Order: sequence, then C-alpha cells, then structure tokens
Amino acid sequence: MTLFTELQRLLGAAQVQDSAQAEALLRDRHGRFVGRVAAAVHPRDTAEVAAVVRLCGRHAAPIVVQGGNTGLMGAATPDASGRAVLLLLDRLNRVRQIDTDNDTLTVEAGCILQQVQEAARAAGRLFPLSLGAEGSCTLGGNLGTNAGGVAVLRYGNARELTLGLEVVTADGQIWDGLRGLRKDNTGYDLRDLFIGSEGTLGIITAATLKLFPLPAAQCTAFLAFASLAQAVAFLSQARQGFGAGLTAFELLSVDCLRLLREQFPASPLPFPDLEQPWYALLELSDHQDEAHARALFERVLGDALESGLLVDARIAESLAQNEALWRLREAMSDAQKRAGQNMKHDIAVPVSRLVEFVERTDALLQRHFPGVRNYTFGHLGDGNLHYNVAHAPGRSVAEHMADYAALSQLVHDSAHAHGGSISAEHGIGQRKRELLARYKSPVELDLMRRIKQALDPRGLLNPGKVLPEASA
Ligand code: 2HG
Ligand code: ZN
Repeated sequence: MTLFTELQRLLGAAQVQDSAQAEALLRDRHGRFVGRVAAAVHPRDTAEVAAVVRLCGRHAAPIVVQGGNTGLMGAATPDASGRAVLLLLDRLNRVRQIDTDNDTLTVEAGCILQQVQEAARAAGRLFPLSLGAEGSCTLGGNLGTNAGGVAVLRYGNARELTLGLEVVTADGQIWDGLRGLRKDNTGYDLRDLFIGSEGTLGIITAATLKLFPLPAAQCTAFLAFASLAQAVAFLSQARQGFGAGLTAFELLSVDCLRLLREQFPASPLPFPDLEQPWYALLELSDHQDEAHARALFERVLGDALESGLLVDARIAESLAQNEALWRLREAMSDAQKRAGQNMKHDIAVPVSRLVEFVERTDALLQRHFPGVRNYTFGHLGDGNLHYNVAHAPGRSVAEHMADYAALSQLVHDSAHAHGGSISAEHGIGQRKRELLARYKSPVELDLMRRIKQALDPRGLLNPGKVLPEASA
C-alpha cells in the first residue's frame, strides 16, 4: 500500500490531501518558498499525530509541521521533492484546562493565538503573547519559532510564557510534559529544547501556559523624538518611571510612517507633519484604575517633555484612538508587502549598542549600496529591530533583490560585530540556515547537531531547516 492510501486509512479520506488539493499551503505568505508534498494531513488528536509519525517513519517520509503559515523564514514550507508529509494541527484546537488558582492554561497547538488570548480573558486573566499575525498564527507555530511580538519587554517571549509541553517524538512516542510548575529542577530542560526548534526535534501538540492578571487600565501614546539616542534614553526613564507597568515600546522611523501614509492614506497619522526622525508607540498598563494610570502617564511624559528628551506626545483619548495607534504599528508588515519586496533583517543588539549599530550600518549601506531606503522599526525595549532595506529610487525591486547576499551579509555582520543576533524573533527556517555556519561557533553548531542526532537520528523532522548543511 502507498503512504497516501495508508494515511487515508488511518485518518479517513477527508483528512488527507494531495499536492494539488493542498496547493495554498505549499507556499509561504510572501511567496518566497514553494514546495510539494506526498500528502497533507489533518489528524484529530495527539494519538493520531503520533500514529502519522510512526507511519511516515515506516515509509522514511519527512514530516513538515505547519500552523497558520505566517512565518517569514520558510520553516513551514516543504521542499520541492514531493516526499514530505505536511502535518496540519488545525483540528488540535481545544482548550484543555484553565486553572485560575495556578494561573495556567493548557491548550492544543492548533489553537489560533487570538483564541488563546480570548480563553484567558474569559477566565479573567491575561495571556500576553501578542503579535500582528495573532488572528491567524497558531500557538504551535509561536512555540516552534519562540515568537516574540510587542509585549516581550514586560512578559518575555513564547519560551518564557510556557511551563509545560506535550510533544510527539521523532519515533512517534508521546511525551506528556504538561506540568504547570514554576519550579522544577529535575534535570535537563527538554521543554526549552523543543521551543524554538522549528519542528526539527519533535512535534509540539499542546502546552501549559502562564497567565497574568488583566490590567485595570491602559494608556497609550505616540511619541516623537529628535534622535534615536533620545528614544533610547527616554525608554530608560520610562522603565524607571513606570516599572512593570511599561508593557510596550515600539519604535518606528519617520520613513516607516511615510510608508504607512503612502500605503494607507485613509489612516490618519498622529503627527501629520512628520518633522522628527523617530517615533514610538508607548503603552502603560495599570493595576489600580484609570485615574491612577493617567496621572502617572502624564507625570512621566510631562517630565520628559520638560527636559527636552521628548519632542512631542499624542495621548490616546479613547479606546478607538488607542486601537487606531496600534493598528498603525501593526500595519507595518502589510505596508511593506504592498510596496514590494524588501530585504528583511530581524536583528537584535544590546539596547546600549543600538544607536551605534544603526548609525554605522546606515552609513555602510549608503557607501556600498547608494540610495537604498531603510525601514527601521521594531521592539526597542528588546533591542530587536526590523532593519529592513528597500530599493533605491530608480532601481527595480528585482535589481535590488539581486544584491541580497552581499547587502544582508553587511547588515548581519554589523549586528554580529555589535554583539547581536541575526534572528531575534523570526527564527531560522530555510531562509537563514546557511548563515548559522558564519555566525555560530563550531562548538555551538556541533552541540546543535548532536542534539538533532539524538532526538531525530533519521533526520525526518523538517529536514533542510535550521541546521546548515553538514559540510558548511
Ligand atoms: C513586526 O514586528 C513583525 O511587525 C514583522 O515582526 C516584521 O515585517 C517585518 O519585518
Ligand atoms: Zn517584530
């Protein structure tokens, strides 16, 4: 019997598709990666996932797991060989348990992130992981890539929000590690191995997540700065002034706001004249009440305006204004997509070296690739910039993209030289895997390879992703 027929027999014919039927799932969101499969399957629960893995093992068929297909590195797109089975966890979308005394929530990997946030909210709690794609990305993808987003500054990334996991291993066993413990020093941390492994070490099928109190009030403002150095200095003051109440600090260059205006002319900008080079979206969450939040907000912003650190501030006066400011920030990805492809660099450097990184890298770029335009924005408090570079006026997108290897190497070398990372929150996937050979030490790569060998000795889980070719 063929693998396809056996999968149909195992899951029911309706849950198994061929490449033609699954076509929409075989390309990534930006159309950069396209693949083919032997089958795309929709198991119903963890036991069926394990059975699919065992069956694929018997046929030596690789397995690629896909969630909402919103990733940027091609980790969820199979290769073109047509040998892989695409494993979709959309039917594993149950909320298994909410424990408000323990402040934990256990959900399955196929849940949409927004559904997880809503389940927490319905229980009077906050699940703080938040990112632009939250309406379509899944928790499994968030954990597979150790997603970051806009609330890392206060709550940490997906890894820090996870207490326990359920994982199907490469040989089709089920590891029930769904422990809701904040303290558990009982040997190697398997959970943290699987998180961020992009489906190359095991298949995460469920997770026990941390919950937090819902804030009583939130204040949001859009801020204008005369320099990046002032934005960084203000952030430090805001951390001091707001303490744990500072829940977001999202940076946007003036060119990002120009792009937003170009692409979404109907959405008004908080500073229509765009006179300053840098802007930020600031959010304060307060556990007392609206009046307390507002007083604190106005005091900290007032001090910074008086000292000249902050040039101007627009405070949201209503929920609608608050939402409009956030929508603007979250439209950055779409605005770039509409304007045509650019070179994305999801880098991180220590906040203390961020200004130096931007100044030096901007200058190097202009020297070697005159006229290119920077769209620099991101999660300033995490030292995570989306240092994206678009074509120079007068050059086509295709001409610009032909410089990808050299231009990206310049940016990544610079991030590395500033003590940084070449992937802060988007992962490695197939897009960046060969870069690891350049930026990770041989010792680190060797340890990674030995972990892969131990957990997936036949190399059937998401081959061609994360780890560079052995010869590299
Ligand atoms: C964001 O912060 C996402 O909006 C996407 O991480 C970044 O479009 C990008 O480069
Ligand atoms: Zn981001």
